[in-house]
Amino acid sequence: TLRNPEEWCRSFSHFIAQCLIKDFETRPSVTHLLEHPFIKQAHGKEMALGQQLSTLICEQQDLGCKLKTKHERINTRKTLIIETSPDDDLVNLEFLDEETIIKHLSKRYDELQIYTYVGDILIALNPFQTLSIYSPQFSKLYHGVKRADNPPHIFATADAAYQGMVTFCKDQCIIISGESGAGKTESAHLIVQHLTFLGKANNRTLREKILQVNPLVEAFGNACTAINDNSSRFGKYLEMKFTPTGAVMGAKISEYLLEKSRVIKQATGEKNFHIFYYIYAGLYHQEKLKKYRLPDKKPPRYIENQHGKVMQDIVSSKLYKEQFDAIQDCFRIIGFTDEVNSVYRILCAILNTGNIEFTAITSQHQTDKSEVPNVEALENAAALLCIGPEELTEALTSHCVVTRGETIIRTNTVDKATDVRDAMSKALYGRLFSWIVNRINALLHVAESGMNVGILDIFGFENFKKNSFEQLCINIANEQIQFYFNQHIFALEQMEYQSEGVDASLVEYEDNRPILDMFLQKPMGLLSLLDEESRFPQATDQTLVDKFEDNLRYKYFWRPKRFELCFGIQHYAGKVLYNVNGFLEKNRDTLPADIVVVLRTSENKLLQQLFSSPLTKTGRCQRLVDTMEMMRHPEETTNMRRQTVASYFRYSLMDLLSKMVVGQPHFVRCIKPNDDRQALRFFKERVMVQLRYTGILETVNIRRQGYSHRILFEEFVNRYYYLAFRAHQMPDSSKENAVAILERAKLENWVLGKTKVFLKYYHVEQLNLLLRELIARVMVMQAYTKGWLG
Ligand code: AOV
Ligand code: MG
Repeated sequence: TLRNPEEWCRSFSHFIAQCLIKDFETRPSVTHLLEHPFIKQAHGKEMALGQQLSTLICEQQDLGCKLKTKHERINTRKTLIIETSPDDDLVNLEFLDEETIIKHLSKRYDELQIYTYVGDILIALNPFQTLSIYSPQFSKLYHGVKRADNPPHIFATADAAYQGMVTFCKDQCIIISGESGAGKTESAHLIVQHLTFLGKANNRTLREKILQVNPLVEAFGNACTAINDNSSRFGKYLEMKFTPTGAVMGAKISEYLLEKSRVIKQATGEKNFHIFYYIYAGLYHQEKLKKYRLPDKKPPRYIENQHGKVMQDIVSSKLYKEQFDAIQDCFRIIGFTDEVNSVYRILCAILNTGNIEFTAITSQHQTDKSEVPNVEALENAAALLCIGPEELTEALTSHCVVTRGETIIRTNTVDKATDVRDAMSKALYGRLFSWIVNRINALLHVAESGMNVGILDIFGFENFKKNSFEQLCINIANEQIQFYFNQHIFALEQMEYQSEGVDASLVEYEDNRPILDMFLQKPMGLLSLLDEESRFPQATDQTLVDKFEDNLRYKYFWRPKRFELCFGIQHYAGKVLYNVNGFLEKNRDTLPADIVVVLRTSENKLLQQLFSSPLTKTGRCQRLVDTMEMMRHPEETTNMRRQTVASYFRYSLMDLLSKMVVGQPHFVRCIKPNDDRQALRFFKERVMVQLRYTGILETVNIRRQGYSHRILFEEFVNRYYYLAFRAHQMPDSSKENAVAILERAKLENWVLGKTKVFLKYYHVEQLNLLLRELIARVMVMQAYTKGWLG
């Protein structure tokens, strides 16, 4: 499938070099591949290729010598020992109990071995310090080699996904899980870094663009929480797109459920989305606060924290200023144009909107009327949004009601006006965020064909002192990911043993399906009950929590007596107490039509776009939503227009799953070794809890006993027949031929089912490596016959 000599040279130079470094005694026996058209084509370019090859080989040898030296350390402390050890993979441990596993992980962590395998699953302990194990040298070291040749590494997981995609032309999906602050987002970055390295983009620009995507969306979607200074407040599924030969050609992000409420309010000790601080500090230093109509004495209310004196904190922060410069670069490199100015204007408008205040007008006739006493912030917001200040004032302080064809204007109380103001800020930010994501996708657009590696990085499991609707959604999403993991590792595997008549001992695991059902079931699941209650205008937080108590008769749900407006959930990852205060409002997430109307009058093109259609609900997800809904509840479809956050969330989850199930999954389990974010501190108890709820012990068991790869005889023979047959032989896809291949490859411990070969996790790697080596040898042979290697 390789298209040209350059591509060939890139793809195989590594293996060639490897073969040369190792033994080159055994001459390849399969020569038919030499007739491949591109090799013939390569003939004309042999000089250039020969040079490239020698350079690459030198590099490889150099690297090999450098990195393979035993006990080599790069910096005394912050290094990875480039030496493999039997406990790299927990499956190899002789004794398998929690104590032993913890002991091993703890010892490894002390030696800065933060990664450990459980078969094909990677455990990543957060090092809470910068390690020098992610340089391009390491990318090279982990390129296309056997997993056991190097110590465990996140690059090895990325490499496995990449090789899987290239070898089998199958989409892959890397699922990163772990609680808040465990290191998911960092891991996702490293995977993208390694994948861009592997998929050597033909032009540097594309590579740079792709590397800017994460920093840009994270500036808008991450924030400082009580647990993590750079906490993801949205779910992200990044698909890296590749050509059939494995060259990267683009990327696409899907975002899920941004925590919009953060724009208007943050819990004690927490902050707003990063971008607000970046822009405020950045504009301050560029002396542009005036231009963007931001107050320069005191920072806007939305980014002012509870302790006051934040002005100095923000503007004197070198970090914020630098980040603002970095974000400007991101926008530029990815290819945004003047639109960026509109983005800034909208951000500044949001900050001004937060400063609009209302007071009540009390006269004889009017008790429920409000006005804006100080119009400065309002005028600023209106000017930045290119709308009329009068119209904005009207939309905030009054609303239209249509009854029997007549339009009546009603005034808003102070509370109501405040809510409308905040709803406007949230809507502006939420839609701006979706727009940025869509715009990035358009700029990195590639035709749908090709293959991809998807990387899932969502917000991790959260348990704060006070937990609200946002935490509930975040934790349900995590339940869903855990369920997906269980399905893949345990359930599907065991079901297949039975149907294929393979005798394998079953491994017990904690199935979280009942909890998920409790949340997602219709019509009596928690989210449905919440939606139902949200439809009643008279409903209160009290009626809501009562409704939950009356209907949710599960052992995972309880209502603590002492806290009136609370309920508790026993999640897979622990008990969480939720406070229903504000649940209904957050779920309704209403944006008054009056606001939409006034925003649509804007002369700003970007703003017009944001409010011309509900951006967050377009595309594939909405289609999925509509169809799913139609199939399940035909009578409900008319109500779809007024979608609640809960129902949107449910569909997002489905959309996400539908993306994930098409790919071959790879799992990364991030673990947080301590809650103080301290390097080299390993709290046994804390790690133990995480190992338990992620089912690591059971995973070790099933990886040891089970057969994680089940391949149809036909597919198996198709994939690997080169290993035992000659190309022109075209063997039947029979059981016997499958066995012939397995025997020829000298594999042990495999099992045959009725229709499938059952393989251990390490078999597939062995087979793939054999196949690649075979091809590489043929290539070397070719290089020799052509005289490229002197
Ligand atoms: P999260 O994504 O899992 O939390 P992050 O990836 O943001 O967690 O990691 C939290 C912090 O841990 C980072 O800001 C780094 O300081 C540190 N860290 C994690 N992994 C590494 C690594 N490999 N090397 C060095 N430092 C690391 V949340 O988004 O809150 O669920 O919603
Ligand atoms: Mg994160």
